[in-house]
Amino acid sequence: MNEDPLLDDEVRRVSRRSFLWAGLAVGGAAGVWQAIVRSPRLKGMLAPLRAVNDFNGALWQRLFREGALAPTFDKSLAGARFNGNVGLGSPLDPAAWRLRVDGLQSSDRVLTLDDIRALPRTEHTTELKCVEGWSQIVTFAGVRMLDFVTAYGPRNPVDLPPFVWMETPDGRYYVGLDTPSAIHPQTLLAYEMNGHLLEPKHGAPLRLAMPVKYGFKNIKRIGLIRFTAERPRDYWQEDGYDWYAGL
Ligand SMILES: Nc1nc2c(c(=O)[nH]1)N[C@H]1C(S)=C(S)[C@@H](COP(=O)(O)O)O[C@H]1N2
Ligand SMILES: [Mo]
Repeated sequence: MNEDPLLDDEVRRVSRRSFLWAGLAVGGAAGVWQAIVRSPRLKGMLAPLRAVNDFNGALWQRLFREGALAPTFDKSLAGARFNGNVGLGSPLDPAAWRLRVDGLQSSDRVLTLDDIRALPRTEHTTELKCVEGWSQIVTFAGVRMLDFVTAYGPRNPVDLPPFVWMETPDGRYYVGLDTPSAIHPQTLLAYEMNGHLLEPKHGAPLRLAMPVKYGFKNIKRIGLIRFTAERPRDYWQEDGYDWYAGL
């Protein structure tokens, strides 16, 4: 979550007496996020975060900076840069594309892009940061994962499994995510980029746009979303990068 070893120690110490952190660390993570993001705002900050911030100022401020929201930018700054085509090799037929959803309810689901587009649309302009050392401001629009699990997930979000796995339709690119990050309020299942439908090289018809993680977690051309109890594999983590890959 952060790279400061001293802060890490402090976090570990504080976590023993913190219901919030304990909630994030164990299975109740999703429920905690829901409680946080649905709460009223106090002084521009979500109320539970304000409470923990008052409780342990500097530390919590760093853990949940700005209510854990990544910075947003003016649309006029948005541009595009391309990187990574693993799993995008085959020609795309948008009409034939389906999203398989697994582990959210007792039976699996197969969704069309229209099913996704029927959910509330959210747009944001954020920075895509590649571990290779560049970043690009991009405007993405689509459906928040939070709205997606609200529509298709268990009645009680506390019942969400702790991890999420996503892969391309051909299975060649895949990412593993912790559920709190996967349902972070800025995590989008995006179908538009910079005001247009996604281009194939940027992940048409549906990609992940999550500014709280490095670019490599932002999987393009999602074919399967699976909620799971076990920490899933991750394409770039297998090549030596950090599994969590948070920013
Ligand atoms: N399917 C797939 N998704 C992927 C990749 C890839 O190789 N295949 N590369 C990742 C990496 S390393 C980055 S930085 C971003 C880049 O997204 P962009 O090409 O839209 O800028 O896509 C990510 N998603
Ligand atoms: Mo990347």
